[in-house]
Amino acid sequence: MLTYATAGESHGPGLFATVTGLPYGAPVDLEFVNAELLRRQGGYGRGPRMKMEEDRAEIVSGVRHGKTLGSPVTLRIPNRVANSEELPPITRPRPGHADLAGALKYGTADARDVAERSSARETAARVAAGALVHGFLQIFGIRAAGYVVELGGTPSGGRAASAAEAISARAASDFASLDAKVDASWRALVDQAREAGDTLGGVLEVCAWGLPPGIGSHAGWEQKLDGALARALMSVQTVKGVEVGLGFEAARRRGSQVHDEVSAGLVRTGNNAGGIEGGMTNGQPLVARAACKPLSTLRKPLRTVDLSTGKEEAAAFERSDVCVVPAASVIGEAVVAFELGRAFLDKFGGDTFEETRSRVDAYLDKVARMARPAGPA
Ligand code: EPS
Repeated sequence: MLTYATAGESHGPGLFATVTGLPYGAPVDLEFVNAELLRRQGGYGRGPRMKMEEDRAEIVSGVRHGKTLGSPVTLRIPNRVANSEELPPITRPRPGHADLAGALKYGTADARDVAERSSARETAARVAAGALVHGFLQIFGIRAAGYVVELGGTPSGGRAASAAEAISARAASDFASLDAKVDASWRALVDQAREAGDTLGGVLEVCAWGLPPGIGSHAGWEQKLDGALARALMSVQTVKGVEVGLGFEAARRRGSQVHDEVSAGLVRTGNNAGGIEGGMTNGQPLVARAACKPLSTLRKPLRTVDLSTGKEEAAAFERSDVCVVPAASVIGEAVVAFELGRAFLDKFGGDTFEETRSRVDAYLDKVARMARPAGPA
């Protein structure tokens, strides 16, 4: 099974990801991984730390001559700011952050021990792992794109009919939206929040094209692809809600206004299901959204209690970002790609890349035969 683990602290020596379960002989696209890491550092509203770091992944295991060895692949992203031993304690937990719950859990008045790991800096390792697997999926014509669809309560327009369209549209926006016309109003919102010492959230969407039907499974709850995607997205720092396809809107409509009819050739009339039916891909683009709360580190801090004195105080602030939703769209894309890769390899398997490829080809032939409109009897 394809799995990964991350390790590393925000101000420790670096972030690490170990990916297990890629077949032998798969080409590795490290340039793509590093391009995604660079995108994660950007977007309007990012804070000072991103100017100090230059996130680049190095491969330290599992690859030779640019191809996987079938053994675990480890990626290392060194931290430039690696001063965790010198940092003062955090005794004034930030409401909304992991600080207080973690300090209570560990029985410490120093939430730094918690914040070092709960920090969204960990997502650099998730982007590296996700992009590694995304590179693998792209060889099979599967491409996901993450972008921002709402910021500070203001939605953007813009749709994309293909991954290429989405990727070129978002590249033209400082917020990774599909419609750069929204940038000016979003910039004003971020600037107002910054001046007020506040932060802003928003909604990201990930769409994946080129997925064959039947990835994931209806047969067991833990194999359902929508369940895996929800877990992966919800586990990203800042995410408080996840939807697939119409999502919560489906609950407000009648069945006839929700379900995508099937016509000859197995063509669908719409994609309200967001590409997933019964926990499996149905051959339509996969569409998932995640709601990101505003960051909990505020320059104008909220009220809290100092765990070392028991007195009410202002919450801790060192530096922070005003808005990370564009970065979160990169992270969303990466974690979705990883789950798609896992479900893809669960279905097709193979010890070697060539075995995987021949199984995929045979399956696609079968699906194409079934989709052919019935001829005369
Ligand atoms: C982040 C690094 C962090 C923050 C941010 C994300 O750097 P530092 O804590 O040194 O300023 O910029 O972390 C948070 C939003 C958080 O709540 O911890 C990164 O690499 O993305």
